[in-house]
Amino acid sequence: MAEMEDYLERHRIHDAPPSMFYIPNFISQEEETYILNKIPPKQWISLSHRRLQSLPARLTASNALIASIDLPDWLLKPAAQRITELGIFKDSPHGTVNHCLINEYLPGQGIMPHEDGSAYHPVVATVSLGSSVVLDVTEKANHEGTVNSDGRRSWRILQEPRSLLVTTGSAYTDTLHGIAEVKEDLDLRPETVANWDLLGNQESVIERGGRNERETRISLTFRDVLKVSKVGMKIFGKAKT
Ligand SMILES: O=C(O)CCC(=O)C(=O)O
Repeated sequence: MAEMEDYLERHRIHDAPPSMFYIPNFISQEEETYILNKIPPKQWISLSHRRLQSLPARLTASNALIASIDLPDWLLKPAAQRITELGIFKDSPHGTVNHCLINEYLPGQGIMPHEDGSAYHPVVATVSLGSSVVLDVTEKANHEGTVNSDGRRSWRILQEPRSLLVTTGSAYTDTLHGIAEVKEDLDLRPETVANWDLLGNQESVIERGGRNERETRISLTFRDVLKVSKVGMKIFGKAKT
């Protein structure tokens, strides 16, 4: 366990709100291809600026997960299992992840700045597939605790394909995150990218003059939904709520 804590600590993004961790090459190219091929082609929900799948099911109006089925095997192994082994969900109600939102972004698509809210235990683990993208993280409030758009600090996190980004603590509760609707991310360099030192392939960013031309990106955001319906728990004999 101490070994895993050390491993995670080595991946802490120091120039970001506490606590965010970035692990490049969290999955292999073969594992990335395997997952991409398993994503059900007919279950996408089209939104105006991206498309989305919610597995194993969408949350109910009261933010509960109807646990009649578990996450599919292709999400459990290797991704969810490896995430659980990091110990980042050890204090969550179910001790592991039980839900995954899959987002697909074409070049030029993104997601408005938002927070993930109270339906989930405050830890999110994001696996990126297919393309790099910049995630913009912005403080919700200034140091005095009042919202002030001019005084808020922000950070840019470059998420490479096959990487894992973990967001916990005040990074989860006190910031908004979003992805700009652009076809390329510009001005990527050590001074502008919070996780620069942790990148798996700095050279390719440098070779491209600090530009990331976006391709189709799919993100898997794993979370522990706090409320799981009793019906589902009865079927599977789970003891925890
Ligand atoms: O695609 C991403 O990396 C971000 C997704 C996101 O913000 C969300 O699912 O709430």
